Amino acid sequence: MEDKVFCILSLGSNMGDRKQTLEDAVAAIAANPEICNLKCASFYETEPVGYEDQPWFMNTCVSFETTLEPLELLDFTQSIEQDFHRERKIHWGPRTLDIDIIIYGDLEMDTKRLTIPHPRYRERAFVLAPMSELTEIDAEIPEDKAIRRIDG
Ligand code: A4P
Ligand code: MG
Repeated sequence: MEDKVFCILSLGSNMGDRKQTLEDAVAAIAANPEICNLKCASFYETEPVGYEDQPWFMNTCVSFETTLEPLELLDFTQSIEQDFHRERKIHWGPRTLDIDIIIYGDLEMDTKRLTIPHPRYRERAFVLAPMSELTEIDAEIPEDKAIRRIDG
């Protein structure tokens, strides 16, 4: 038996039907046979961080256990992004779907393709608020940007 590793992903969308995109992406992640015990946090409407002249995002996080290696997980999440025909014209700009790997067990790595934990998550309420529903977080949720939890 391979060891399973506990992971958190952050998902965000600010183009098209954001809620449907997030729901479909979560379903696609849950359908991977190497992923189990998936839990999804509430959805949040969030003010854009970084490049600010763009629509508000919808964000959530998922947690799960996986036998995928870190780069296999990145290949998988990037293939889901591609399925949503994500266009990335502006760095930190509008996108139909962005999936970031926030934590992968207690792994720390910093390579050209992958940095884990995600280097900016502790500064981002749009990651920390949904993440705090799934696991203990090691940072205060910043209040510099508006976020609004969506019920139901
Ligand atoms: N990469 C390195 N580490 C990781 C990781 N831990 N997870 C590499 C995922 N990818 C990682 O990312 C570029 C490259 O980062 C990938 O090819 C991968 O090899 P990208 O997602 O293709 O490009 P990006 O999203 O434009 O850049 P980046 O740096 O991921 O931006 P962020 O930090 O994800 O910020 N405001 C709100 N309210 N909500 C949001 O969701 N998102 C962003 C994007 C900005 N502002 C936002 C939101
Ligand atoms: Mg990203």
